[in-house]
Amino acid sequence: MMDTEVGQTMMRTSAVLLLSVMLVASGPTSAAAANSDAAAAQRPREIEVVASRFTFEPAEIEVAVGESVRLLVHSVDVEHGFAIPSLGIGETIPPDGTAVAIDFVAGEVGRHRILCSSFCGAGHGRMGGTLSIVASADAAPTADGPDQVDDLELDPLETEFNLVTLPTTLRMPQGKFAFRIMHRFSRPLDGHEGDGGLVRNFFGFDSPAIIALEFRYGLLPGTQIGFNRSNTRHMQIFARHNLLWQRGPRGIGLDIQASLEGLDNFSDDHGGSVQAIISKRLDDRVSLYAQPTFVGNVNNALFFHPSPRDPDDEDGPGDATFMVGLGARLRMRPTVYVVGEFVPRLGGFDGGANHVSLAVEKVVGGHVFQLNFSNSLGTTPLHHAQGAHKDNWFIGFNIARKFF
Ligand SMILES: [Cu+2]
Repeated sequence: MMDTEVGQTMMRTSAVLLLSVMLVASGPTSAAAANSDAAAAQRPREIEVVASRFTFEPAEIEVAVGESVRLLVHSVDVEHGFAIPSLGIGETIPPDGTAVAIDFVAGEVGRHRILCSSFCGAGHGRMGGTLSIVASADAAPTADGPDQVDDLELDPLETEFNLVTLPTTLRMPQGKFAFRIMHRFSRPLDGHEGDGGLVRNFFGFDSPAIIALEFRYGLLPGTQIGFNRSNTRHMQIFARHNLLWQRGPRGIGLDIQASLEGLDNFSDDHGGSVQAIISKRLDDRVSLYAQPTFVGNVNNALFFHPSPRDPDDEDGPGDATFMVGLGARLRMRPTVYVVGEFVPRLGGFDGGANHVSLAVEKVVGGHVFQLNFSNSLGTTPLHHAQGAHKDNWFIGFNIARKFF
């Protein structure tokens, strides 16, 4: 009976996903592509851009799909650079006022970041602008436009690819990569009997740790793949694809992620999971997440988690779990966040307690440092499905670094 419920929920989830894919796929791209050849043959539209310390004027440039464009950029003071990295454009603008012509034909609908690429003084870092490519010359970017994204732009509400352990809908720019270290001290905060108490053991920092290293890579626009491996030799490989972009006009993000996990360098006790990751931003401070997740082959003996399987008990708890990861990231100060997550299991195998984590994190450039408290040492869907400790808390930290 439990399995039927899980099956029905999965089918509903699949239907929602399929609908979303269809919505995303039916953007105005084909109409735009049809007239792009004709537009490209016209003589280029010239747009004058003035560079000065520390602005471009205009800072917002809008062109149409397929339009032939000539930007004429000149400086009125010192040497600047004019770069649109996502379009492969980068020119030096000399200080003598000579205009530099930059020719291109506008590609697909999207927004691209303009940067000054030549150091010009104290405000150099904030000297920038945006090039918007819209469906036609007189149309503003439409709410139904396809999900074209400048993945390199920093998003203050979705800073990381994960909350504490749960995934987010942050996109990985194509061809870029990121690392993460997940470090968990294995001594519970209220200690084992007779080991001298919390302070003497410095909140668990003296204890052995479980350390997982994670690598992820942007394979295609919106698609990232990765793996992590811990010093217990537990391995996870995963692929995630972005269907709806949280920074887009709807403010809702949707990803799907599939992952496979195995013990002993992937040679033993495999389990797998499929999840939808739904994100919703509320104003400019809060991002919320809900993640219906189906995990298969849960009830096997993995390290550090309850392993309730009795090999002789054929009628024991099932091998699959349906759970919903719930999470939030709150921006408390410009670079300080509070993160929480809770993963109730709603069907199938549910031994142990449900996973809970709370964390504080600080973002510094491409680094995120996070201090977290959890009722489990688990970091993957399979771990969460297997259950957490009923009354122990563990301290840990995550360090993440983006290489872009
Ligand atoms: Cu400059």
